[in-house]
Amino acid sequence: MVMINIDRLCARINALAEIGRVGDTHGVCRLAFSDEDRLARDHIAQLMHTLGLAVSVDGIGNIFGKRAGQTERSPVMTGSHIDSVRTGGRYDGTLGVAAGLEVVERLNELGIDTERALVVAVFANEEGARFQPDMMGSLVFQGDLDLVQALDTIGIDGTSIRDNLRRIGIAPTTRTPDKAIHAFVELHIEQGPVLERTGATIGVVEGVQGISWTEFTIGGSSNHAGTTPMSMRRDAAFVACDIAVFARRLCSAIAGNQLATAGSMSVFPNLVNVIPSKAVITIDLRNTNEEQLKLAERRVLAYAKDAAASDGTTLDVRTLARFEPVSFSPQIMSRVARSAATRSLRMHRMPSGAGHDAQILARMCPAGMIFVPSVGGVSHNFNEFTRPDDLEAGAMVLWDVLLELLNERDPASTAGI
Ligand code: HGY
Ligand code: MN
Ligand code: MN
Repeated sequence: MVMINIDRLCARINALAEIGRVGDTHGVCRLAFSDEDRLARDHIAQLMHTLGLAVSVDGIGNIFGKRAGQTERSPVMTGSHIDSVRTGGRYDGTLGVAAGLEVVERLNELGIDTERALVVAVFANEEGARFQPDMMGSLVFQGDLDLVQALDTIGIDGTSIRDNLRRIGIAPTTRTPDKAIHAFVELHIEQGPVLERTGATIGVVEGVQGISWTEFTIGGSSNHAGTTPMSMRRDAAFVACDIAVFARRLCSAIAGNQLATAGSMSVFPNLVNVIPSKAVITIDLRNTNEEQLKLAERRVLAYAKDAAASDGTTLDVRTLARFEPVSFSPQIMSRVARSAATRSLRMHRMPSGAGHDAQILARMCPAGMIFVPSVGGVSHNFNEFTRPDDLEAGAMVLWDVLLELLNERDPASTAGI
């Protein structure tokens, strides 16, 4: 059985982690369209050129490296993202890109020609931490998000994507990426505790749970913390915290493993002795069951309206992202399972708790994912870690699945989603 070069794969991941590395931690901060993101893109594009790939960049900054096939049949795509959250780990997204390039390098080293071309994709702004929604680059590539609308997006720092792309010098190439994709397979760390708890090495990913991001802006009135009677207060921060506590407690009342996170909150004027006049809070709700997710959204919105009204504050609500649960291609899942079985790797079928570009590609072609364990289930955290032998196992399963797809003539055998 062909083996990938795990030392080279780890070296690639570690080299990328030096770009945007945070102090002496193991983590990175490469927010989408930041200077660090630009440096990481240049690093990957240079590696693509070194590997002989034909590189194209589209209008939102997605990067595609194409290894030609023997025929003009639609290409197989793999890849992921290299942008990170502010407290990012070194494997989230970058594993999928580095492993895709490792497959290319092994094909080159072994002199293997394939029926179909292989495209390694680096999707822009997968995280959505600075510019919402998340999975923005793959949404623009797939077509469900208009490019102009995406470029006009204003981030949490008040700048637009268009201005940031201009500032870091990212522009589309004349060479355009293929739009007809035979299949998409993404290798990614699990980012949760399930594989570690089950003792499995390979996650056969069934799909991605539903995601709902909402921003609540509460308007109150600032006043003196010491002289204002409680009955006279219009306290924006109190209402924001009330919404967060309600969302958290709602999870035990909603079926289907409901999750709720109040991830970001800003308060104005944010001073110890001033009743806040403004608060902005985001609520991230997730559930594998769409009906339960809708119920949770309705309950949180109704509570937020009541809480704001009872404190005499105003409430503005903005949807930042909304994705229904997605199921992956059963055929790709069975290929992942077959490869794991052939390599005597323990596997576990599971949904993804995190959003991924594969869930967007699933709207345009048969798509699937391979997970490998995250130590301690930790991710979106500088201490994110996956063991080299698990990285190697995931990359080998990716190799097996991609090679089958690359030499597949009949498109029907991967469809069936
Ligand atoms: O939020 C997510 O699930 C992904 O990391 N963008
Ligand atoms: Mn990711
Ligand atoms: Mn992430």
